[in-house]
Amino acid sequence: MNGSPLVIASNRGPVGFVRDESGDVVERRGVGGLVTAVGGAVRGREATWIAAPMTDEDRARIGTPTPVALHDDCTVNVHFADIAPDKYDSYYNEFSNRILWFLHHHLWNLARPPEFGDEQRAHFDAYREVNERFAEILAREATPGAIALPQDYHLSLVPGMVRARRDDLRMAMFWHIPFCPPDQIGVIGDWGPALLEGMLGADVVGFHTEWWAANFAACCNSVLGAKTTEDTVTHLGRTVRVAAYPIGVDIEGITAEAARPEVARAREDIDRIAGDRKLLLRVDRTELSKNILRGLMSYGAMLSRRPDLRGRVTHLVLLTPSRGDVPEYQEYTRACVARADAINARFGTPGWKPVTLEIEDDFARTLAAYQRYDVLLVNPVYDGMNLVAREGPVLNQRDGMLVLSANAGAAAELGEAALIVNPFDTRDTTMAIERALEMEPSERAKRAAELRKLAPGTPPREWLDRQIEDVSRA
Ligand code: GDG
Repeated sequence: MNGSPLVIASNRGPVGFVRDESGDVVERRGVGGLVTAVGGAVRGREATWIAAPMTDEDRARIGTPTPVALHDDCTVNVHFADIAPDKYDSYYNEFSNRILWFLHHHLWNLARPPEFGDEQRAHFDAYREVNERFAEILAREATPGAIALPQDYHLSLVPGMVRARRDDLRMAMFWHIPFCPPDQIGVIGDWGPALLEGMLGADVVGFHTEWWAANFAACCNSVLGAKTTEDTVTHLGRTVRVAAYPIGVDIEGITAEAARPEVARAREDIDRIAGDRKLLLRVDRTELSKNILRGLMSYGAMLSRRPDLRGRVTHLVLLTPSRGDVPEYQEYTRACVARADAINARFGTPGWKPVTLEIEDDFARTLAAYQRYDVLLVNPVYDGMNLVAREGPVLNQRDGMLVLSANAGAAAELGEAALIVNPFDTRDTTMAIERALEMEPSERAKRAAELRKLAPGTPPREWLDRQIEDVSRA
């Protein structure tokens, strides 16, 4: 094992436990980018991972740490925090996802939502309580010399709470999503200073891009009156390093996954769906910030203005179910399905289905589709990094093009090779998809080679090492 022991805390753990059809308890890979990122980063290290329980089988393990072999050289001890389901709903669905996620991805139409009344104050109380649970376990489990790694917006208060209990611990918080600018943070009133001060309990606060790091520092300055430099924030006598640590792809992990027989089987099916047509692919959670609806609108607009492309392209939309308990997500997912149906009804023919939209958790299918696409559409409204934009080019076998939102963190590194779009401009997106589908082979090959070079980025292991080095210096 290398280096100091790590204690990671994140809402979702690296795996969850479920019973399969035969009644056996099995591990299931956690959904979402955080698990991909941090799971890949712990190779070769000793780690404890504190997470919220999601299933009955997870809950059955509360109080009994479970060893999970994440890689050949890494077994993590997973601790599920004791969080009652109703508290979890309030902390996760209501405060984290309906308030913080919306704030940082600019998802509110401020003329109506949000409304902050007694109900939302109770959600903040639940958020604080759950953060307290994580902080208690972290402070208890971290051996002297360990490095604490609280992750993401669900746990903003944890660094401050751990600092109050264990001033000896070195701590790097990583924030996986965008951070809003100062003119937005005021929307959440007094919660703003509480959350910022909580994060400043860490020694290092990391983001995927300079853009989000600068927004955070500017919020600390305008809300807390903190002093800032290019890479520090000083508040109440403590100086915290605030910097960009862009993550890349766990090449070893994803290549091994892609070599599994399930992927080869899924590939046959994807080949059947695509046939000899061009494949336009999107891979996302059922997530408002991913801008799935405008993506479908742009594709529909392309079929409308370019009858000659009808029947020559297929759009595969692979969505992993996410946040199904949140009303805005239910409504948005319904709208996406309805839009796909409308495109099929308007343009479909007996031999051609313009859009295939699937909502399921099937990682093998995602990997198979990465290999086969001709154009990958990644057009989020805002996105911390977006790993799909990196994983696609790593596995693609057809000189596929990437249409990428200017507001995805990934654009900072892939911008030269991808076709960059304004995610709010459906006309711009339509034209970029068209251009990507019809690009001359020579330009396509050149850009694809550039994408293959840039997409891997900093390996997760190195991404974490950089934070650990900086936290050790702090
Ligand atoms: C957050 C931030 C940031 C795909 N299909 C399935 C599946 N996937 C994997 C992908 C990819 C991950 O899910 C999605 O990662 P993203 O980065 O694109 O997006 P978020 O989930 O929003 O991630 C994001 C990231 O954290 C890391 O810091 O990049 O900005 O929003 O790895 O391959 N996973 C499973 N089943 C599937 O069917 N389990």
